[in-house]
Amino acid sequence: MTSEIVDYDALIPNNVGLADDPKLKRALEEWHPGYINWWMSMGPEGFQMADVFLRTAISVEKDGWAKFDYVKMPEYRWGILLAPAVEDRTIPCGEHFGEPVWQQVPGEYRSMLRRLIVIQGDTEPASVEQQRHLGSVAPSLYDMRNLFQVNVEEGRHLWAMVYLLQKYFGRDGREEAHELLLRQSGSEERPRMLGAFNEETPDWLSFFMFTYFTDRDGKMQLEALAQSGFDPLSRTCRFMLAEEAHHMFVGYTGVQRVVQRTCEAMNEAGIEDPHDAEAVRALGVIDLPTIQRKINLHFSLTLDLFGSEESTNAANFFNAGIKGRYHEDRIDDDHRLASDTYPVTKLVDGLLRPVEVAALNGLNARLRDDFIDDCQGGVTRWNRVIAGAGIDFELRLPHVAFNRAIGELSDIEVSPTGSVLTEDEWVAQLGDWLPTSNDKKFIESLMQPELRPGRFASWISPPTKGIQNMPEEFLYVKLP
Ligand code: BYC
Repeated sequence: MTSEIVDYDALIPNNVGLADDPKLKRALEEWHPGYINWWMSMGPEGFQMADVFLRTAISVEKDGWAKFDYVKMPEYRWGILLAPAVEDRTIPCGEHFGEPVWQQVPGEYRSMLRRLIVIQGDTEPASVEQQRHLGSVAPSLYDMRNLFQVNVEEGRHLWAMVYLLQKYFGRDGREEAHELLLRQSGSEERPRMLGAFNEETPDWLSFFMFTYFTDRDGKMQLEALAQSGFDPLSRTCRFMLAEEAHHMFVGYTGVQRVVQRTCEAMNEAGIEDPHDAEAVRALGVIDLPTIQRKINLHFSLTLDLFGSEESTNAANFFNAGIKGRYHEDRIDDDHRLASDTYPVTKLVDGLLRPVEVAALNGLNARLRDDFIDDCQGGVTRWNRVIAGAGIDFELRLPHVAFNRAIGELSDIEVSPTGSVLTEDEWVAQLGDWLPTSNDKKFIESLMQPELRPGRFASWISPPTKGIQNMPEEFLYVKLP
């Protein structure tokens, strides 16, 4: 039985009635030491014994689910939390539209569902692995705390998927849960499943870009899985979304603070040309064109996470009612899409054009387009900071076909503005569009830890507000 009350005294805090399910409890307790082992060896490096001002979920109610206190990360109460059940919920899409949601896995969709849950689960520890070296070069204790908050919550999201695997998928679920701790981001032999989760997150600007763009893919995918007719998955994802919002906040405000500091420093020094990288960098801040190149990289890597634009997998997930569209339950149509079409950008006669495809097959493209709309908001607000400082520069999301490695557009080279290029043209201009080794070296040179309370590295502004309204000099992380 799930409830709104979280059993917080158990080894594994939960609102899924673990105490009454000895088999599941045993399976999760057996998985627990392996998880802690993974966290100690692959989690935040060098800070496991620090006291971190973290929020922990202690309820699933809309308000007041979080408790803030100092916690050592290995002692964080990772728990299994499902959002409250929606009474009389029905399957929101596909062949079973309108039927009551499933509380058990329907046999015919078992392997599809397991695959989706495993892929979702795989991304969570992957991101912790990607970010494990960042603590030692944090630009402030405030930022360090935010990094660790994101990390422990990704850990909890792994728990959420492992709960589903162990409760509903028997022996193969247990095997998959075990495998989730064995794959490793960037490993040659056992890489993480999706491309972007094997890339490095070498510096804090990458971290902010990752949490702005890639965590937003997380949001879109979780929104689509929250529409699942398999109700335990839906409820799990709905609660994960509440935590995900903070991760995107960290990304959005992080990039904004970098942009703001650059603009302030340029104005203080009287530098008007944003393209004069040498002069701007001499101020100890990141020039705007470099920030643009980072946007280009992280945005394009993240677009690949939506899979191929035309996908029979996506059509099957939707038809089965196990993965819906973004805000499926708010869309006004028949939710079956049997005869609808959707425009997908393709190369036709040498030009990129929208081509109508069967809407069911175009669902990855549709979710990706919703993602792009969602991304634009932050970019617009970053540009307000630049315009407000009187600097003539505009950040932009690159074209959807730029730098793609998966899907319809992966075989062509396209500029950030959408011009189709020859291989030679692409190679000649790559350095203007994607971070260069020189950019990386420069950013790396800025990655010096700033561990004094209330102080911030040269290249980033302080936040406008502390976590829980704490004052600027608050000790967010107490180093041992
Ligand atoms: N890299 O029909 P296709 C998050 C595979 S992020 C490598 O094109 P489909 C988070 C695909 O698996 C959200 N392989 O795509 C963020 C398939 O293989 P099989 C994570 C890829 O299946 C930050 C084949 O190519 N959640 O939560 O329609 C921090 C053809 O597939 C990639 C999900 O993604 C790739 N990029 O859609 C922490 C939701 N793309 O089956 C966390 C669950 C495709 O032929 N996953 N392939 O062996 C899904 O819904 C789908 O699996 C995908 C792919 C959208 C990822």
